[in-house]
Amino acid sequence: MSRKQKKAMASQSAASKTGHWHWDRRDLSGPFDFVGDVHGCFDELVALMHRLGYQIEPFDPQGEAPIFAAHPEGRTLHFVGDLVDRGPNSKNVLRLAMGMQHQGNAMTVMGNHDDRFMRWLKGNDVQIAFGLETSIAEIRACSDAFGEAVLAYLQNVSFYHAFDDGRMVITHAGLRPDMLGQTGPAVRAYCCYGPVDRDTGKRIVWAPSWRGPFSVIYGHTPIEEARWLNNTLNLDTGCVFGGALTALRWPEGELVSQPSSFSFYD
Ligand SMILES: [Mn+2]
Repeated sequence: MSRKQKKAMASQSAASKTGHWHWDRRDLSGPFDFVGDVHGCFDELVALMHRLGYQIEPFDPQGEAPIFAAHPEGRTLHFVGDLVDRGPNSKNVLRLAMGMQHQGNAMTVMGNHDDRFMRWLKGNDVQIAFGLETSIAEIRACSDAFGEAVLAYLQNVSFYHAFDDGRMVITHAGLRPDMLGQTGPAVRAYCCYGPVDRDTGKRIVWAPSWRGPFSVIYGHTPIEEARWLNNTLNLDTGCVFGGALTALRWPEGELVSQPSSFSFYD
């Protein structure tokens, strides 16, 4: 591992001291590339990033070192969360997210899958289901140092970010208008899981009635095609289910979709 890569791994531990609530990035206004739920679909992520103009430094696909990438025009990459679970290569998705965060070229918000994986890494009692088993199998084949670096990284992932003077929010599943600027367990649950019906436990679809004062970029619930609805944009086009990995280029407003390399219907 090179000096730069060692430094990047060590910086994840240092960063963890800041915790999950560094939501306030209202000073940033782009240009951004927002990316939907990746779920371990590393090959599609690399293909999408190349199409977006990112340059990825050479890396060992079997290694554990951070993977670095940058955009020649200084654009930054923003994941809506759910980096891990279900797909074939959560490890390399994490290596890329960690490397790019260290460089200041990427940010991530916490998805429910990342949150559960983090709690498993901490040693909490988490039900091993819904794709978590794939991430666990991958991490068990890695060194302890890599597992520790991943945990430190996830412990520093914000539950949401506000950009552009508060006009734009990125979150995995949603953010109520009154929650902007707030922290705590209720905000954390809402960001990771969205609103849920108390009786049935079913997800409440909130976007059709959204009248909030900021636009929301999110993921969590796979849809066929990403499109704006009341100032909200769901970027989860179900890559891991045979759909596509979708990005929004901002402020251009252009959507770029990379088809999944596999399908359950083959
Ligand atoms: Mn997801």
